[in-house]
Amino acid sequence: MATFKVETELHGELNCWRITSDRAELLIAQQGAQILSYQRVGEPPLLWLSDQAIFQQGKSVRAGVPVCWPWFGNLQRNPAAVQGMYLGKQAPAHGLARTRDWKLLGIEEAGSALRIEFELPEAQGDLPDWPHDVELRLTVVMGDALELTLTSRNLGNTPVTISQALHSYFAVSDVRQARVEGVEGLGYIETLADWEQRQEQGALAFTGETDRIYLNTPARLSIVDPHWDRRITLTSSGSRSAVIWNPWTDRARELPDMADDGWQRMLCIETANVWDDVVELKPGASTALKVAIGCEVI
Ligand code: TA6
Repeated sequence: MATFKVETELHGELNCWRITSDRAELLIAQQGAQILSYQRVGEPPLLWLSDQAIFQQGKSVRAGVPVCWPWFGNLQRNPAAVQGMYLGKQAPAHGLARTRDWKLLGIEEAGSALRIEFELPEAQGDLPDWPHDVELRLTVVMGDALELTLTSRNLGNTPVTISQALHSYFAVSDVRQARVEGVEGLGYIETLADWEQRQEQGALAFTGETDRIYLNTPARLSIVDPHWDRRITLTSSGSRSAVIWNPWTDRARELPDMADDGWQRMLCIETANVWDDVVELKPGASTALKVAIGCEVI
């Protein structure tokens, strides 16, 4: 039976919880219910926390798993039904949830795992310029795998359409040596070439800036990291799309919260509902976007 220690910490302006067991350590912030880091004992970190991360209210931390909701990326690139939900003029990138304070509903042991539950009460009609009534919860289960489930339930009387993502930053020994398996043969949107639709041939190796939306994704994707002798596995449900991102040299230099060479040590695979995979929630309906992050020795 695992035992867990829960401590509260302040990182810059952000309230955080550090949860330690004999197997792993997790750091999670109240803002955005954002996992900031996750490391299993005796292994390199699984999730990446930027050396130059900025812990400021109103700014998403370059780390872990930002929750993108109720839209992903640039709102203008979303289907009209997602755009129509927002009444403001300046739509922040990746939605509203990642920079708001969430409410911790509870931390409880469940067998040999620990279950942490957050809610964003403002999603029930109080988000700026997004006048809809949705119960939004994030459940994190820290067990053999790290499981995240983002559940949205429409409590209102009219349909709500959302795009969303668990924008996970994974730690790798060197992105130039890593590859992503599971994308072979998939169609993808190349956002760096005027959002052209293309088809992936083999596994994805990184040779430059990468920012792609993969479509009709399978339930399992993985990151093979030969230098660290491991395969990080992502097993998802409630998602048929994934975004894969690495800023490479020039974009990394432009990011104030990433070291100039920080791009070498990370890559994002974002379990998502984007593009033609956005979700329409009829009144009373709910959807759960889920990913279980595991790790195997290779
Ligand atoms: O998911 C990929 C992406 O949308 C990229 O285009 C890149 O901008 C990245 O997310 C990070 O966005 P952020 O707003 O957190 O700087």
